[in-house]
Amino acid sequence: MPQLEPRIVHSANPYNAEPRLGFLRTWKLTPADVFYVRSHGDIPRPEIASFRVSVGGRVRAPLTFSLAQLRGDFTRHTVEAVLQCAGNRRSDLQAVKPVAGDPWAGGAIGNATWSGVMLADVLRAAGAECDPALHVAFDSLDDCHVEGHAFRYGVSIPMSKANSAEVLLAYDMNGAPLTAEHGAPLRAIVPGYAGVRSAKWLTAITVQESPSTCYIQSQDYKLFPPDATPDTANPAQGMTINDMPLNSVICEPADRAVLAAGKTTLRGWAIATARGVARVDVSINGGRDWSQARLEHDAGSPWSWTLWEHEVEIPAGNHRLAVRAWDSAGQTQPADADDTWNYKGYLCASWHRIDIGAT
Ligand SMILES: Nc1nc2c(c(=O)[nH]1)N[C@H]1C(S)=C(S)[C@@H](COP(=O)(O)O)O[C@H]1N2
Ligand SMILES: [Mo]
Repeated sequence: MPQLEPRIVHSANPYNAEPRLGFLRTWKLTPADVFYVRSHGDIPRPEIASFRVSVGGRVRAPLTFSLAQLRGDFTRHTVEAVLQCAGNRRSDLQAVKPVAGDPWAGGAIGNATWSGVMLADVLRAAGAECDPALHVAFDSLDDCHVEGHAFRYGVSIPMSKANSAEVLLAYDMNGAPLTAEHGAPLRAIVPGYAGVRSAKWLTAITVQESPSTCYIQSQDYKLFPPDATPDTANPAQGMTINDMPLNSVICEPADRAVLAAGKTTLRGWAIATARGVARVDVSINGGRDWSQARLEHDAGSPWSWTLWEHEVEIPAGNHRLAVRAWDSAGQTQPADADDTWNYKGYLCASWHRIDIGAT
């Protein structure tokens, strides 16, 4: 195993950090101590023995479970899935015009196996109503401070997603118990959705008529139109960020690298949730000409990422490299970050470009 290197830390408290892209690309399954961390408050460290998660709201029998009960009384399921922050690649939007939030490069994403119990099994055990118009809210243990607001972390997902087989209450990551920074002892894993819905340090699950009223759900993770500003944005009119867009990034070489002219292999990741990545195009002249990368994707793991690589001949000089993925409906990424700029800096999915030199 390569020696671990420190993450790039955007903020120490709350702790927000991502791996360098070339390092991230080393593994298909991102090790827990390489995997980005996004937190909005302190990292809680609850006692495992006294830890409980409650299930309530529109259920026949409100219940609480210890970790031992979740591990022992329910079928264990494992899903390999990407977790990605809605703010991943915000630095590319920042380059267009100032945005709010940490300037994530393309490393606020990781792929891991998550093991635990199906949320649907736990909801069934409590006799939850399952009208697809309902919502399942997650409450967490961490105290958060965001934009002058103080609150306990909370989010929700629609019942239709909550009852999908891929949605887990996970206690293990890559076969080992969750680490504190990734949500120990229990977190939600909502594959395909923005990382924000995968509540860490989970303590309560509530079946309810409306989405969570917590600041994170009701105000914060919203996609606003390009003309909205912090003063004019109406949270009720922002789109709730759930499904993540088609995206791809060049991990190697690094931006501004200087290489030896000649053959070099470009590597990166691509992701498409509902449809799957069908093709990845790479350009070494800023997007005038393209050729196709070799894709590595496990058909049995539909929620995981697609890793790609492509050997190219780089002449001496300066070059702008670009990548864009296509999904199975023939849709591709917008060319420019300007096309989807929004003041909160969410869902940057334009062609990823880097500048390199070769001598
Ligand atoms: N309780 C709690 N859950 C949380 C968060 C948080 O701050 N508190 N951050 C969310 C966000 S925005 C993301 S992107 C993912 C990050 O998960 P990770 O730190 O394990 O990579 O956790 C989500 N779950
Ligand atoms: Mo996030």
